[in-house]
Amino acid sequence: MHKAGFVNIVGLPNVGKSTLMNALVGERLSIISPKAQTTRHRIIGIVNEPGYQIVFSDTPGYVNQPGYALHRTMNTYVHQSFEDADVLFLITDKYQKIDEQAFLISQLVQTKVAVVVVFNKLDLCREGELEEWQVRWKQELPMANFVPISAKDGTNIDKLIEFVVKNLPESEAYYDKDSLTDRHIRYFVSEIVREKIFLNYQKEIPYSCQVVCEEYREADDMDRIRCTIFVERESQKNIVIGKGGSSLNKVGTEARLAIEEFVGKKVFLGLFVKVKPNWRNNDQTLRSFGFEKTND
Ligand SMILES: Nc1nc2c(ncn2[C@@H]2O[C@H](COP(=O)(O)OP(=O)(O)OP(=O)(O)O)[C@@H](O)[C@H]2O)c(=O)[nH]1
Ligand SMILES: [Mg+2]
Repeated sequence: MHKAGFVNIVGLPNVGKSTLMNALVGERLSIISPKAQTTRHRIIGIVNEPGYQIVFSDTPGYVNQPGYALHRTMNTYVHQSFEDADVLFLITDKYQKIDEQAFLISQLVQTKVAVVVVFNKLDLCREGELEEWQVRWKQELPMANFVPISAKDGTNIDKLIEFVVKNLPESEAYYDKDSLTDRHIRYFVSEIVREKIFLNYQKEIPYSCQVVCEEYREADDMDRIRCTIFVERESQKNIVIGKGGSSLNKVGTEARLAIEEFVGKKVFLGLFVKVKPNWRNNDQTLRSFGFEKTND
C-alpha cells in the first residue's frame, strides 16, 4: 500500500512556517528572516519514502489588513491552501494573539480534514506557558491536535511526520519519487537574493524589493547568473546600491555563497537594480513577477 497527500502550512507572518517546512523536508527550500512577510509565494517541499509521499506547502503569512495588491495575491495563496489539503497545519507561537488569527481559525473550524495546531518556538517557552496555550487552543479548535515544536532545534518534527503519515490517504505519488519541489532553479536563486536583502536592509527597503533571475547559464566550471532587483523609487535604488556599491556588494557576496551551497558548485552572480514604480500595486507587473492570483 502507498500513501500520498498534501499538507498545507498556514499561519500569521513570522511564526516559523518556512523554518518548519525546511526542517520537515531537510533542505533550505524556503527563505527565512526575522522580518514579517518574508514568504510571498506558495512553495512545495516533498518528502519521499518507500511507503509514502508527503507534499508540504509553505505559504505566505496571512495578512489581516492587506495594504497592497501584492498582499491580496499572497492571501489568495492562503485561501487556496484550505481547499486542497489532506492535512492542515496552523502554525502559531506565544507571540501571536488569538484574535489576530480569527480568519484562519474560522477556516479550520469548517474544514473536514485533520488539523494540527503546531505551537512553534518551544525553545522560548517558560515552564507552564505551553500548558496555558494548549488549554486556550483547545477552546478555539476542540477537534484539532496540538503539537508543540521547535522548528529551529528540530524538536518534535518526527511527531508531525508520524501524525501526517497516519492521516494520509492511500494514493499513488503525485510527483516523481525523487523530486524535492516543483520550482525551477531560477526561482530559488531569486529567493536567495531576496533573503539577503531582507537580512541586510531595514524599514521599507525589503518590502519594496522584488528579485527576478533573468538568466541562469550552466557551465562546467562555473554557472553564470544575472538577477535584477526591482525597487519602487530612485531613492530606494541608491540605498540598495549603497556608497560606492558597498551595500549591493555585500548582498551579492552573501547571496553568491548561499547559491553555491544550494547548487553545489561555483557561480558568478551579477546583480542589477532597476526602478519599477509602484510594482506592489500593479497587477500586470505582479503577474510578470510570477504572482498569479488563484482565487479571492
Ligand atoms: N527561537 C526560535 N526561533 C524560530 C523558530 N522557528 C522559527 N524561528 C525564527 O522566527 C523567524 C521567522 O521565521 P520564518 O520561518 O521566516 O517565519 P514565517 O512564518 O515563514 O514568516 P513569513 O514568511 O514572514 O510569513 C526567523 O527569525 C526564524 O529563525 C523556533 O523554533 N525557535
Ligand atoms: Mg515564510
